[in-house]
Amino acid sequence: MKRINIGLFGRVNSGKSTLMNLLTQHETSIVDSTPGTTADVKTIVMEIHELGPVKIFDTAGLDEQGVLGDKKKEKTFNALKRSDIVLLVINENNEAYSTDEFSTEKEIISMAKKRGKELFIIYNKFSDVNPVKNIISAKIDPNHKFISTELELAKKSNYIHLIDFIKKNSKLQQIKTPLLPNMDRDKIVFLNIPIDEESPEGRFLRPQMMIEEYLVRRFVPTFAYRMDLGKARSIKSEEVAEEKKRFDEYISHLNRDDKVQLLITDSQGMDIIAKWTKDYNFMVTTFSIVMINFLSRGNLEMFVNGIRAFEDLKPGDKVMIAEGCNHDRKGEDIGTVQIPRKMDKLFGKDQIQVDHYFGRVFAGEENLKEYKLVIHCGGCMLDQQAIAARIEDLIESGVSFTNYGVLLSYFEGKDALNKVIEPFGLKI
Ligand SMILES: Nc1nc2c(ncn2[C@@H]2O[C@H](COP(=O)(O)OP(=O)(O)OP(=O)(O)O)[C@@H](O)[C@H]2O)c(=O)[nH]1
Ligand code: SF4
Ligand SMILES: [Mg+2]
Repeated sequence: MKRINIGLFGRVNSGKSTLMNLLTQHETSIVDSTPGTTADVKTIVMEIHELGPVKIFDTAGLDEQGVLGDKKKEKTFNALKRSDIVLLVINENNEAYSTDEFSTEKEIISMAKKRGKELFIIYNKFSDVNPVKNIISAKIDPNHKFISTELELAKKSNYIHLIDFIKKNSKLQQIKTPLLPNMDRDKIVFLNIPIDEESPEGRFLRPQMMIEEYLVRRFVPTFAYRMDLGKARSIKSEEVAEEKKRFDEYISHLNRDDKVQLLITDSQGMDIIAKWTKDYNFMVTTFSIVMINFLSRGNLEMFVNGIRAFEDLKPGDKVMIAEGCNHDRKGEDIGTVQIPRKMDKLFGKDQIQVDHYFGRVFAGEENLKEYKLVIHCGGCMLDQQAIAARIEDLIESGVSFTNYGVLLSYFEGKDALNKVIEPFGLKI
């Protein structure tokens, strides 16, 4: 089951941390009447039996005066971008509401709407002093019917009402992107795993593990193969012939009666795979493409469209290469060596300025605008919400983006690119 990110937002003292503790059924966050008790985003990953795996963000009040600098605000908004469900907490007992303009609430609602989040209002009602729910929602937006509930958040017995409310109103459980398109359980998926210098001993990389597990779980047989890329790319023709013969022998043996349905390769092997699989009729794609399609919830097409921006690059343009992790970089690393080298070859040495962003760091919206194109890895160490937040930032900044597998296939020609996107029903 997919993990859902739930973000808790609102002004100071509205009861966000009390809601965090109700959801987690535990004193997870400090609750206090001092405004500004929660100073930073607090993240909890847990399993809520009725909802499945969730990540919850308790955030600082967005109206906090003075102390809440731009950085804190940015952190709260970053949490919002990574949330699937935005719970806006309004403390109904706040007497200031009778004269209030609700700018904090409006800011949260507008950002949540712009980013297509599921937005629910939780009126935290714990006395009959000033029950102003209807007045509040009319003041925020008289034309909008908000999905809301009224609950006393400090009351532990309200847990079940809260979970029922989220379950009843959220549509997220129904959205599922399969890792791979429908695969036939009577046919083989050939996995080409060259294992480069950077790969740690003792395990496969995450995309390789995930895909292998996904297929085997569904009774689809796999065949894991290590291509010797050194030999396949050797300047000695006898080494190339030897490696090609080994590959052809396995493939033709497995592919009797057209038994191979798909070959998935490391993107960096596409230069060889594109040439060596030309005469076979099975489909081909790359681990990086499978991952980015899955993590972007089936939006591979956007990354394919980014190729046009690559074609339009001109000397002096800036490109960002972004990876979702900080792995050890040795030898023929794709992001730092292979792609920049290819760009030097295509556009002239250092004609295109390349910046790198690794791990969870991603340029802020302001800096993003400097780039003509972002080239993203498969993103296996990020989750769907983090990729969605990046895509939304990029779209908002008007920056095109593509992916390692898409670009490395494009380097082998239009046919090679069409071949790797065909399993996802795409064509350029
Ligand atoms: N009796 C009662 N008090 C509540 C309830 N919800 C919140 N409070 C009180 O309201 C105050 C603020 O609650 P918090 O949960 O810390 O609010 P917050 O939104 O996290 O506040 P900041 O972290 O400062 O932004 C605390 O004194 C809580 O005890 C409730 O349902 N019943
Ligand atoms: S996050 Fe990106 S660079 Fe890191 S292992 Fe996954 S696909 Fe490769
Ligand atoms: Mg708090």
